[in-house]
Amino acid sequence: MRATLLGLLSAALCACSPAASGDPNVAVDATNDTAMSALDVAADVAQTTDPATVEKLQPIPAGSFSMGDHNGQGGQDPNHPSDELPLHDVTLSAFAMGRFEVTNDRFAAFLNDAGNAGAIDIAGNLVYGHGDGQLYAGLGGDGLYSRITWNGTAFVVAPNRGDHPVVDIRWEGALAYCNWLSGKYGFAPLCDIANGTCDLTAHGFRLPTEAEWEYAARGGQTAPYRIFPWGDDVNADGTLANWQDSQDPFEAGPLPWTTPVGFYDGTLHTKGDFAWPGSATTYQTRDAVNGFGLHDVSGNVWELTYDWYAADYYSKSPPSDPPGPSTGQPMPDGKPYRGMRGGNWYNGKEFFGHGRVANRNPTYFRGPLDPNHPWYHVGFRVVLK
Ligand SMILES: [Ca+2]
Ligand SMILES: [Ca+2]
Repeated sequence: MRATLLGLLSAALCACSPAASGDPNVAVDATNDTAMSALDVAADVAQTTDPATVEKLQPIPAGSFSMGDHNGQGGQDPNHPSDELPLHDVTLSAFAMGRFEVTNDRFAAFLNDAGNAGAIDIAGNLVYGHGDGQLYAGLGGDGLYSRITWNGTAFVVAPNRGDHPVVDIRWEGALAYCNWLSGKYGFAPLCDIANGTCDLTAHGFRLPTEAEWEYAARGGQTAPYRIFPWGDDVNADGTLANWQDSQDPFEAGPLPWTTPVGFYDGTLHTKGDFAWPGSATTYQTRDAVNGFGLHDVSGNVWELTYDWYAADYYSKSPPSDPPGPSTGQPMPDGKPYRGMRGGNWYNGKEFFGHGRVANRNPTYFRGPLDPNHPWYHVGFRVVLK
């Protein structure tokens, strides 16, 4: 792999731009990559157009913030009383985060690599980890929602869906993807999938903790704290984010009604460029990229976090790099579940609550409780520490 090296120091410290400045013409020998720090690697790949290294990571600076619901918006859903209090100060080490949700193309690349390595098994329309039996992801087909299918030789993505976020994945599959990325960039895998743990201090790829997610999602807006990644605008015209009934031109045809990652960037899009199923020939978006340069933080797909979900964690969270609770509170089926963030294309409009930066949600409500809507609104983005 030959990668471009950006202005490492400036890029690693820059909290300001989706297009961090740097000299893309300065190259380094890939053999040196393993000696680079995680943030160096993040800067290295942040702007590359090499399709083999399209992680497009955004350095997020170390800092502190007050985590939780600053706007009195939590708890409006009577079935979901506020789990976003008390406000509590959190300090985070620097990390880097994917500017975009992981796409079908990227997840299919992982599946093909894993398949070639004998690391996964296919049973029906499901993909499992080889040897550990962990369910990683669902595949597509009649009546199914993934847009990745197995054609007997390879995992392939449906036409015009490559740049949409992957859905119908499970937490364990997201961890397997992160371990795959760590290997690609010369890091030891951080996550023990069978045990459900990741090393949160070592360098490599993993899911964000809830604290990392919220800190990154706020994009540096802390004076005052805002409701959404872009501010307090409630997205009434739908042009800031893909929410339920937001009237984007992808709300037609078979589910899921995801939008291509990075769609809400302020540009006028055309049907000719995206082949969307709606009849509109153009669609004008507003720029919803947050202050750190992250896209689709609100809406499109739920983003899995590393943390177990526990409603009372904010009263117990340690102040520095909180790792989440040691286990989750039992959901109505008696089992613990992981947390997810950011809302999605399918539901949550009635309280415009799911897409708030402070909103928390256990995956229980999107899987076992809702078997007719299995995981077709759940995806993830990666963190590199
Ligand atoms: Ca929508
Ligand atoms: Ca999202």
